[in-house]
Amino acid sequence: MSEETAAGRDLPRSGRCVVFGVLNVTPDSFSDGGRWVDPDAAAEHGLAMADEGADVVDVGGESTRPGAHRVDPEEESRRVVPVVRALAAAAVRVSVDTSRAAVADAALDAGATIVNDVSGGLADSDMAKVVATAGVPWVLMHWRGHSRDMQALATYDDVVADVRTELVRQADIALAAGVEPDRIVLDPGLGFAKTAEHNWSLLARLDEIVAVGFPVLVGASRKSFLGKVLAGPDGEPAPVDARESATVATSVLAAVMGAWGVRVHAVRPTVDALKVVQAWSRAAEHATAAEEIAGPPVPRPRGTGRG
Ligand code: PMM
Repeated sequence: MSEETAAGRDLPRSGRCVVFGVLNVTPDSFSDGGRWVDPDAAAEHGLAMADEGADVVDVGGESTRPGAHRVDPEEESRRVVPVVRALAAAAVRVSVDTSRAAVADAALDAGATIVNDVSGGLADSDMAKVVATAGVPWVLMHWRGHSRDMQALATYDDVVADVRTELVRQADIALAAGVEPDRIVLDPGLGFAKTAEHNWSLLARLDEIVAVGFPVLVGASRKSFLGKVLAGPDGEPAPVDARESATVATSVLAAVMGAWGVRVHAVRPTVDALKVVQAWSRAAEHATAAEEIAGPPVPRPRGTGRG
């Protein structure tokens, strides 16, 4: 493998929290469903997200909205492969959002260099082999079952402890299959077999997932728990296209809590906000370093100051 290819298979690092831009080539995803079914329009949108600062464009061909029915694997590959190929040819870093080994394999052949698997390896026992052989990063999302009936599985003793335990189990399966530890990313799977309260607990205690030691990706963008927080006096959740500021706030707080990456539909606002987080934490590090060199501030006797 050339050095360039090997580097392309490392986890992206950007100096700030990494941004995955969502590109769903589906007729029915909850936010962008139907917008990018034409492969040329999809590729153009992917390029635009990369221009806006997306570190990765995440191409998916199957909706995972609660209640969604599955598409067959041939159709899923038919949707994603041309878009992955066009973006990879333009040197855009691409992940494929799939829980099927055959689709991942086809997308990797077409130039994807990350597998984003919402089932965290549980839906298709061949996935670990495909990922291990390709040597690419693998996002393992917390998952309990397919979208059609996942909300019935939203029962936990302590959602954060349970998700953490189940993610560690998923990571152990990946490691046992030969996936390198530095290729694993964990994702708490907001909205997947989770109520709004579960999502908030996972975000508020994200540090407990980060403490497992793998990079953590958070996908909160425009999800219904954000719509609920923004509900008007009539209790109606805010519509999908009115959840952008809430998404940006969530990305910022996730980054501050130690997330390695966030997955969002609107790239520019989140990238801008994460640059602020980066500048802020750099300044805080400089201040701490300066204090360490100079020692603690010496209190001045009263009356000797100028003010
Ligand atoms: N959410 C969706 C799809 N894929 N992948 C990861 N890793 N994490 C997520 O939270 C996640 C995902 C939900 O659907 P969308 O593509 O319409 O946002």
